[in-house]
Amino acid sequence: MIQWYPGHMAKAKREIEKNLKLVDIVLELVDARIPLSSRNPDLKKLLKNKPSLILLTKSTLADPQDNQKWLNELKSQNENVLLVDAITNYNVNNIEKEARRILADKIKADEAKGIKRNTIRMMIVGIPNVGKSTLINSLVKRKAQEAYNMPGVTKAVKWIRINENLDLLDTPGILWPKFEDQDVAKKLAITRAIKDEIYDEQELSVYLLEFLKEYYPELLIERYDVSLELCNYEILKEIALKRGFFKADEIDYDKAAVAVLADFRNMRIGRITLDK
Ligand SMILES: Nc1nc2c(ncn2[C@@H]2O[C@H](COP(=O)(O)OP(=O)(O)OP(=O)(O)O)[C@@H](O)[C@H]2O)c(=O)[nH]1
Ligand SMILES: [Mg+2]
Repeated sequence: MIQWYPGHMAKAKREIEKNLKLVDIVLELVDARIPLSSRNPDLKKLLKNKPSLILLTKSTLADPQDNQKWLNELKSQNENVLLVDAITNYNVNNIEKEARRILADKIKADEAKGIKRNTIRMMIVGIPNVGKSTLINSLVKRKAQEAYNMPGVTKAVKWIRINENLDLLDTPGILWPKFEDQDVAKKLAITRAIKDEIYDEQELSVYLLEFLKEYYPELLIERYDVSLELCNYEILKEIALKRGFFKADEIDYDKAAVAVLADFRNMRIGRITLDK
């Protein structure tokens, strides 16, 4: 069973709740490769009626067809949503514009009461490693926050001034106390929202390989040249044999597992969406 809900996440959740009244809108970062599994089920209750904008991020890593499907699906649920990518800067310049459009009525109402409202304040929330700090750096066009490929980099909330009319609060990534659906937990681990020590890499890589066999067989063959007749650990074994991964004359399943997970995370297999 994969479970990961350390104390700092419970604390971060309280910080988010406490700071909510200071912001106009919440940006919910969702990993475009797992638009279902990366949405924190606790968030809806936490955010109450606060205006929100979903950003499907890392979209250049996800399957382009699924990007469109998820965009339409979320829109049909009356969510405000944008596809973005903080590395290629795709749509990053439209975030402020979209936030102001969502808040237009509120800003107008405030101005009618004589409250000047040029500045808006946004809070960025999401699971660990989804790219919150990277997006802020991309918005502010400098390295304001530490950001690297490991869950749990940001440890405390922090305000960053994006421009004279826009303030943004970075928050630590949060998960939820129990993964009822272990497929969700596995997808979170594959995309690296869960720290490495928590899961079994062999098991996780086999899960990924089986998924690829079902949804992306051509990419699986292209990358690893394995037979689709093989099942589960047989696929991992074949990859280890083809790559010559041995440890003391035995097949090194661990090394093959780590290689497969790294291939996925570095997009060496292709553009893949895990939530269908
Ligand atoms: N390709 C791609 N990679 C991204 C994108 N956004 C973030 N990353 C990468 O994802 C990793 C995590 O990014 P962070 O910005 O540290 O994530 P975070 O959400 O702040 O993580 P925590 O602070 O741990 O909660 C880094 O290696 C980034 O380079 C994106 O839009 N596209
Ligand atoms: Mg961060």
